[in-house]
Amino acid sequence: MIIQPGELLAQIHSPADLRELDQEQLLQVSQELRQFIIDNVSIYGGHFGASLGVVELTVALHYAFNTPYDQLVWDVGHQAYGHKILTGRRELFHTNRKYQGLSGFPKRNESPFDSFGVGHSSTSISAALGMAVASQYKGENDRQHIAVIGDGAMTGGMAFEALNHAGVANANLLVVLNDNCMSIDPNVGALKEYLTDITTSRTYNKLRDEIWNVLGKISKFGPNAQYIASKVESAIKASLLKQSNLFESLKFRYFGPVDGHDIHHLTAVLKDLKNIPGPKILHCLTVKGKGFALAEKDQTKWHAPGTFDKITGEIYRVQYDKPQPPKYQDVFGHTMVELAQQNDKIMGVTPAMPSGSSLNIMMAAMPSRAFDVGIAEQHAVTFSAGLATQGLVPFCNIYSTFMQRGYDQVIHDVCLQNLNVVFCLDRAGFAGDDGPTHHGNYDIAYMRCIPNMVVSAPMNESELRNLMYTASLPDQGPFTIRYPRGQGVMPEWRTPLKQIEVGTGRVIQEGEELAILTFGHIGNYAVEVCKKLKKEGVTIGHYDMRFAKPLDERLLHRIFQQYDKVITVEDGCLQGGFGSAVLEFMVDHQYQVQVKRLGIPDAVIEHGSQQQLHHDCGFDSEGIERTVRELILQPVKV
Ligand SMILES: Cc1ncc(C[n+]2csc(CCOP(=O)(O)OP(=O)(O)O)c2C)c(N)n1
Repeated sequence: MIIQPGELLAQIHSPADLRELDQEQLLQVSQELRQFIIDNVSIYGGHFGASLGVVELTVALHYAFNTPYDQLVWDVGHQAYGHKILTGRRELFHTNRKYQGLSGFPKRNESPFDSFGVGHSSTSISAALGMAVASQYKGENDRQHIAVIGDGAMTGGMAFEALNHAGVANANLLVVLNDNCMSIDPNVGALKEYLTDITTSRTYNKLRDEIWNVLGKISKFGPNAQYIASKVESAIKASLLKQSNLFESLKFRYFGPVDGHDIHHLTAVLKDLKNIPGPKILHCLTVKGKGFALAEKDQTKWHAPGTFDKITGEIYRVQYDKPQPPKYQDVFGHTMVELAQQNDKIMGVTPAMPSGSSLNIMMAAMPSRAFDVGIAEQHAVTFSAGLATQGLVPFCNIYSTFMQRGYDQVIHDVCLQNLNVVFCLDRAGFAGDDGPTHHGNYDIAYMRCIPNMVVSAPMNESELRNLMYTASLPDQGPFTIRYPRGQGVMPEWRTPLKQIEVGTGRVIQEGEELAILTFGHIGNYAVEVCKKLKKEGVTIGHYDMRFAKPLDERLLHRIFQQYDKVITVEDGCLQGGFGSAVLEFMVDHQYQVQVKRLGIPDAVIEHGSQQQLHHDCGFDSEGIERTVRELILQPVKV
């Protein structure tokens, strides 16, 4: 079903069309754009509240600036639906996040208006500053560079690093701080409180517009007057805000806060800011979910609600007639509470993903022992390391893809000191519709090469619980447990907690023709294949290896002596992953067996359902079965 745009939106095929309109028409454009987003997301799914919150900002930015010559960088990019719709992708928008359709995030090869590929947070200021310095170097002094960053993304270390650099780079950079007090969950930390203080300073807010007007006039008297005016302005801001303004201390000129839903004022302010050189920040106040009452009320639920009835607000859920297996993340969340009740050393840490990781279950049950530290993966890792030095056992839950941010900390702060930090890597393997920026493809390879690190993956809920229990026992050292997005396989998942001997696999079934070695949840595909082939009288061995490091060498010796053909299966990159570990074992012990590795190839895998992508990469049940048949038919090469 193709959604029809409103009258004005229908005429906008690019921001150049938008800029032809009168400023008075922008209100209607905003209303139509908001409606178009609601209509589409309700039917096709995707991120919701964030894009609704920046509708006016999106229209104003494209109206005031000469995009794409002026470069607009969206931080994270989950709020850029309005941007996509205004920049020539309206007619394709129903394919957003669908297999082979538009990406859910800005992407350089999708449009010249997407100046920078995003997905992970807090990159926008660095990227826009790089562009601004490049323009300065090339003498393109009329070019504007704008980073739009949320208050959540502003808690990330990179954002501070970039502000620190930009303040002295003297390049033409505008940072638009989209402050809605929300990350996915409510935003946390001292910066959030600082922003609230500015926003609620009544005296400052009363005088703010007057300062702006006076400045506008003084600026006409030349650069020296402008310099003096800016000093006066800073002094007024500092005294009224009772402390020096954080951004001004970093040599940014701070403007705002402004109402991010007042399209006319916003457009006027942005046009004025074009004439102010150097680094500047515009503090915009917006409401996440603006214009859709339920999304304004429960902003976490409506961050990415799935499909829904736009009239009643009912979020559609598939109904099942029998109990379903839980999501792995919920098994993690409930098991954390269970473990922590038995062991007072256990703590929980998440960088800004309490509901995504289900650590919110522990945060509610034991608020003094579970922490949301903001979008700060590096800090989350080293903070956990600090807890571990004091004999506590932190479970640091980070999505596999975001763990990439904290890699040096894993090596330098945790592994070199052999600290007992448990890394629970959620969304390992394909993330699905979020696409390549969010796929957790690399963790097996990047964790496996670090000394002291254990790398494990459960094939079902019970195994996840047992691995978590094992990792919580004394002196385990750094311990990674990776598991995918979505459901496991055991509706009855509350099994008794049992210790697993580190570095031991499980025999799922013994066989004759060939052995399949799997790592993690995708082992369930192999179970299906084995069942099917058994009916044809073909018995193959299946081993759930559980650990990519240390490998179960005893089991591997037996397998390499017993079978001529081995298939390894993993939902991680083939380069350096689990299959590579098995090959290293084979070479090191001089076995000569035919090995076929199935996993993620050395390529950027676009978005699509997990099932679809497993299929494309040839390691769903169909792909495994095909490989088994090919290998069985092939004569053994020695
Ligand atoms: C490095 C990294 N960690 C975590 C996330 C997950 N994430 C996506 S959006 C988001 C919240 C962003 O909040 P904010 O920047 O305030 O934008 P809003 O959604 O409020 O508009 C988070 C934590 C991410 N994209 N990147």
